[in-house]
Amino acid sequence: SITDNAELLHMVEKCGQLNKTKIAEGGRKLRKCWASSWLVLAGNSLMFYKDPKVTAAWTPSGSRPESSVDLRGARIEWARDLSSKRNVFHFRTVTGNEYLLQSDNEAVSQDWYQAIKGVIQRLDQE
Ligand code: I3P
Repeated sequence: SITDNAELLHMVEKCGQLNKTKIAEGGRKLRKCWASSWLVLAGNSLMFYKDPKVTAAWTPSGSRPESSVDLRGARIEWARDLSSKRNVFHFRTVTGNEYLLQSDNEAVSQDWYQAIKGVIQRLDQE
């Protein structure tokens, strides 16, 4: 039914392309491997897709992202010392998964930083 389907949908706050590397998994350091990723910020989650497939205002949870992280309790900060690249920010989940996210376009990086930080702050206040 429409209602059932609606429950499988997340409102998309922002989507777009960023360079991404995961640098830790559950607190264990990983080797950097930068790659382009399609990000979808929706609800309490940040989802990473390989390709920019999901561009609609709504994304069905059936279109499985490569990975998805819960933003509740996450931390975000600019990371000038963690990469030779510019406009890099560091993102850490409560479970100890850490990512660096980057765009050569400063405004793009700034917009993503603010959007993710906004969701984290909203969740902190709940
Ligand atoms: C890494 C690769 C990364 C680089 C990283 C290198 O080498 O060049 O792009 O990170 O630097 O170690 P490899 O491909 O051999 O793993 P940045 O681009 O973010 O600087 P790092 O070890 O100083 O973090």
